[in-house]
Amino acid sequence: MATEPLKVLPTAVLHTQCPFCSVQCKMRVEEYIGESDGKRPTYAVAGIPNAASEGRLCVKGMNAHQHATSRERILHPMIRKNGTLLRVTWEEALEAIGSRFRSTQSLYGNDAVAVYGGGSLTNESAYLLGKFARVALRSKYIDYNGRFCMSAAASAGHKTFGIDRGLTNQLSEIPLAECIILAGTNIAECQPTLMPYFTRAKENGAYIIVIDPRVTATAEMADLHLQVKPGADVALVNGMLKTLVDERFTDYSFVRGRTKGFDQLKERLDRLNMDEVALETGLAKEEIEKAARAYGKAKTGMIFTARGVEQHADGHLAVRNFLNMVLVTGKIGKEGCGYGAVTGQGNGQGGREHGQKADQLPGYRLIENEADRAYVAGVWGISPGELPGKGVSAYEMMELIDKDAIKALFVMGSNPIVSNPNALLVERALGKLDFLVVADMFLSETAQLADVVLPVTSYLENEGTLTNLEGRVLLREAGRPAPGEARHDWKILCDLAERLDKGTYFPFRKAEEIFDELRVASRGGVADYYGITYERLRKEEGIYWPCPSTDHPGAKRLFERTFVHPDGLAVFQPVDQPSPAERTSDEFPMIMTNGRVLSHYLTGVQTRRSPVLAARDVENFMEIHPRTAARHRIEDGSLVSVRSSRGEVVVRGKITDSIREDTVFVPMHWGDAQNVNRATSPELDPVCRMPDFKSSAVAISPFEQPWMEDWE
Ligand SMILES: Nc1nc2c(c(=O)[nH]1)N[C@H]1C(S)=C(S)[C@@H](COP(=O)(O)OP(=O)(O)OC[C@H]3O[C@@H](n4cnc5c(=O)[nH]c(N)nc54)[C@H](O)[C@@H]3O)O[C@H]1N2
Ligand SMILES: Nc1nc2c(c(=O)[nH]1)N[C@H]1C(S)=C(S)[C@@H](COP(=O)(O)OP(=O)(O)OC[C@H]3O[C@@H](n4cnc5c(=O)[nH]c(N)nc54)[C@H](O)[C@@H]3O)O[C@H]1N2
Ligand code: SF4
Ligand SMILES: [Mo]
Repeated sequence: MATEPLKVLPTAVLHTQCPFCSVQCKMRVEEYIGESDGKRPTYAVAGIPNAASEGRLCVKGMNAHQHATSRERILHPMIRKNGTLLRVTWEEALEAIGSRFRSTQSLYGNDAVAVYGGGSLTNESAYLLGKFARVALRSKYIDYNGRFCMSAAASAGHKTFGIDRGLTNQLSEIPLAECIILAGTNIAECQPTLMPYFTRAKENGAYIIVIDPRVTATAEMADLHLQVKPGADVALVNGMLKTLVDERFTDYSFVRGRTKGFDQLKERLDRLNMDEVALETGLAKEEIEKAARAYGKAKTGMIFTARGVEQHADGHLAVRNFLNMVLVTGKIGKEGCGYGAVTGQGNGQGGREHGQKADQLPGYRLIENEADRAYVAGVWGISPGELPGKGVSAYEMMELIDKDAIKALFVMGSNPIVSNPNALLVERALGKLDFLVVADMFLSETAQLADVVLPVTSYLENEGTLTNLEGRVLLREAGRPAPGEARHDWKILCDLAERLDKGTYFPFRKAEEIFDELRVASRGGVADYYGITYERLRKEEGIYWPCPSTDHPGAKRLFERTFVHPDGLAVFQPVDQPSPAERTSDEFPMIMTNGRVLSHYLTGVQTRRSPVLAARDVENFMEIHPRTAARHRIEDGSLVSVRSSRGEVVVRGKITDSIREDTVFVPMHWGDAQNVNRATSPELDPVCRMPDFKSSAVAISPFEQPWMEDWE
């Protein structure tokens, strides 16, 4: 007779959200602690059904507990003494930071201490970090890694619509779109649990167009793949717009009633030469026209953009041009019609709304606007005159550090030495700082340079709200006790504020109290969270902002009747080509673009510490077309040197015909000699200050190990 398997009950069951991408899949993590002493716990992970991820998890979410429970977690504060990071008490660490920040500010002024945040922080911590910079430090220098992520789409959304929320519609509307354009977004690897929305659309007969220089897993589901040259999206969209307008796909009643500036756009398009567009984009004229017609004739349609379109020196205008397409055809504010900037980090959306950005105050208020200053100063209990002005963008802070204008830096939730463009300058700059503090779970490449390292809690331990790519605010309950002496980010900020004699402005004892202040600070702003409470978040399945009152259901679909500009109209923006992308030359003849792979996350600090994920891709590589590889004598699996005018990266060659012949692709998940950003261009978009990550001119060659030369 078969015996019943023994039932082992978990010792802890945690309800949380994945620490990685913007879908914010809900999950249950069961912890089983072994009986015998010293035995490591084991874990079982399962998705929790909810409206965004519908219970799915991808391989990263399934294995996130591996890094969060790894032995490499930092468990106590550390201070550098005689060149080595040594364990100290919290008391000693906080005292050291407080006194160094004060002495630096009294010698060089308040702005000599800068703050650098991240989009993994909860809304509560991101909000408090902005308040900490402005109220506790009174420094104008604060910015965050979302500058490299969301800034182009955010500024474009503001200028065109008057508001920036990732998706204008709920995810559940995707299957209702008859035509979907996925531009520079690799959903299959970057938001994998969203793929079923697109396959459902296809089953309903949708026509899917993918715009990407590579045949990605996302492009494989496309009906039409436009394998555009990196940096040429503006030109490509101009070509599609001309076809739409010339072939009478314009929705004139929408254009007349709901928008302004169409005539200027039309005038620009009348002058456009389609042969030049073909040359600039590396595509056939017919392909571009085919894409435009498919979108034009569909009754419903959606356009999504992500970093492939946005991370360019003309990223702002590239997104605006896609928004021009949405407006020309009137495909917005209706069921199955809309636009989505596919946000990236877990709190990529919320992180950009509550004041980590150089020019921003909570609720998307502006630090240079008198009324906004007065309102937020009132909530914070200071006078508006005490609020500093606008600072500079993330990479520009690095330049100021390099020029000795900033002397001390506080980093919370980022690994800037790997994720900034022109990484060698950043490494040099951080080395010049008088004082660097890093709050992280791990000794990241940046933390390794720090004078003080502070241990923080992870997604299993840290409660708070995060806003997913739809603009849906979700409560992450977490609940596992903090390992070692790790503290929540927001708690560290409160403790530090106290050391700076500003404790009365930071009296918080739990995340919910911070959220309640955030609600008030955002009230009446563009990103109004006032109506959202923890209680509601527990009962309802997340709430969309804007949500101005506690009886408001949250805005599920935007722009049904009006846009957010004071006159209610959306704004067309004519865009000129060619793009300001770095041009190739005899010395640097190839275009290098970059991005992500399924199993790793950003600079890899977390995923490289998860054995299952790390094993899938152990080192960095360069995708190269077989003919290009042959021309450059590069063999599959051999080491390759990728050089630009900024620096060199050494990676493994990976020969594939899924990439354009004039382009190579190097992912961003590794540091040091494998850090792609040693070679990327720091040219910034003039409007949003997004770096030109995705099109750098490089030279490639087989790597010759220096020691071989020495032996000769
Ligand atoms: N697995 C994984 N998932 C992630 C992340 C991760 O690190 N790993 N990071 C998260 C974050 S923070 C973000 S921001 C998102 C990013 O999500 P995505 O933006 O989708 O990711 P990327 O791979 O950077 O770029 C997308 C695609 O743009 C293409 N591309 C490159 N240059 C161009 C161009 O000039 N034009 C066009 N049209 N396409 C181009 C690339 O080939 C790539 O396939 O992903 C999130 N999800
Ligand atoms: N070449 C190139 N460069 C890029 C990009 C690209 O496509 N190409 N993409 C850019 C984009 S879109 C982004 S978003 C940036 C991201 O770049 P980074 O900001 O460097 O991102 P991460 O690697 O996630 O680094 C986050 C760090 O914070 C820690 N951390 C995680 N969660 C928490 C938390 O809750 N609190 C605290 N205190 N720490 C935490 C992690 O351990 C890690 O060390 O990179 C940008 N850089
Ligand atoms: S990485 Fe993104 S898609 Fe994968 S489980 Fe996490 S939140 Fe979901
Ligand atoms: Mo990002």
